[in-house]
Amino acid sequence: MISEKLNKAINDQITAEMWSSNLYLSMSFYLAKEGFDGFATWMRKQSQEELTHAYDLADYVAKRGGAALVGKIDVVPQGWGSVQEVFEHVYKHECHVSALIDELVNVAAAEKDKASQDFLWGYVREQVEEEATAQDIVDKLRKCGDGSGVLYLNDKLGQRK
Ligand code: OFO
Repeated sequence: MISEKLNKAINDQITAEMWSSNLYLSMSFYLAKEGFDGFATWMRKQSQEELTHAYDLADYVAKRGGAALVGKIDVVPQGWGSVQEVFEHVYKHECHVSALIDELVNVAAAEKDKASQDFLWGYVREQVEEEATAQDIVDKLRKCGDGSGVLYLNDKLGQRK
């Protein structure tokens, strides 16, 4: 059975994942409005992925005899100055989420809950990938400058499955 303290910490993370989902959806709307359909598609998929993280956390809590709850989801930003600014924000946000997940592992460790630590390590590893992906896109956008490479990248990211 999951402890009350860890249950609450995971519920906070469920809310955080849903906030992330809204953030990326908002970015997707902005990118579509600016005419970058490919980037918008990529971002919408990322928004969906964040929701699956929330669902998986909720399923885990339920499986361990806890109670999954959805907290208040604050409003997300709605405007950015450029595609590059959007992806720099994604990278910064993913680093922030990594810190949240690290803290969750610390809570699980303090509660001496080995199964939860094991479960949460999956999120730690996924964050490494998500940070690297965002960093890679930021690096590529920097190389493109205002050139046509941005349109190539837009097409390429739009192929995300
Ligand atoms: Fe939910 O995985 Fe990154 O943020």
